[in-house]
Amino acid sequence: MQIKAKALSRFFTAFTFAAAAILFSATGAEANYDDCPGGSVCLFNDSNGTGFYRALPRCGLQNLDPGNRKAVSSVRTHGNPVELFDEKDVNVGRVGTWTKTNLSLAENDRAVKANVIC
Ligand SMILES: [Ca+2]
Repeated sequence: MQIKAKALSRFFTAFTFAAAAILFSATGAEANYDDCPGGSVCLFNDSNGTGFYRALPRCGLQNLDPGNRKAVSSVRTHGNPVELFDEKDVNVGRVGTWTKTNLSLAENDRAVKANVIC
């Protein structure tokens, strides 16, 4: 019985650490503009460079990460500007070089593709 209680205690200790790790990583995942790697274009789902984000992996026209589709609300660019396109390939926004910006209401939550101009 003593051994069983000890094992149970270990299990709950491990569980507590795992839960804490999940909470910590959820907090740690809260992005900001400075998380965008140098030279990249980063698309954030919330305003002011927050929320889920992805750095676009290359130059040229590309589909957005599924987590960014129709959700992008702010953008950080370094040396390359980016154009955003909706599902009908209509250009819904452009962000110039060296910029941190919220998208306008007309641009917000619409992009499914992006063209990084290199
Ligand atoms: Ca959004």
